[in-house]
Amino acid sequence: MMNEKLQQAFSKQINAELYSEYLYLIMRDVFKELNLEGFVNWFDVQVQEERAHAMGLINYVYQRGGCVEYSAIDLPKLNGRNPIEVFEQVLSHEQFVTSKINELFDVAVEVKDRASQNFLNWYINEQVEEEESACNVLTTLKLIEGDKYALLMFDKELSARTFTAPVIG
Ligand code: OFO
Repeated sequence: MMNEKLQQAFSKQINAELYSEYLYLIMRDVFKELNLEGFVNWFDVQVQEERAHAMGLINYVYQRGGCVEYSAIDLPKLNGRNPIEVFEQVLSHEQFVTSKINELFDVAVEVKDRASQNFLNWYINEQVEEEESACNVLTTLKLIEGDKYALLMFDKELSARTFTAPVIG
């Protein structure tokens, strides 16, 4: 049975993952309007990943005999809509999510739930990839800033990204 405090912390993280899904769906629209289908694909994959992250947490809570407390998902607001500005927000959002996963892990340590600590290691490692992936796109966007041809080439490159359902835990 899962400790009540830890259960609540898991529920908060589930909300954060669903918020991420919502955020990336909104960011996807920015690139849809620009007709940059490779970026749209990048966000399609990201949306699926966030749903998988949320489902992984939900399934785990139930596996441990707990239950999830759902709450309203805030409407994400974008500060800036050009590609660089959007990816700056992706990176800072992922850094924020990393800090939330770390906080959740700290609660698992506090209540001495070793199974949850073990489970959450997957999310800690995943956040390294999430930050790296956002950072890579941002770095390239800054490199090619102002070069429309290079942007189109990069867009083509991003269309190759595919979603593979992660094996969580
Ligand atoms: Fe769920 O990792 Fe991104 O937010």
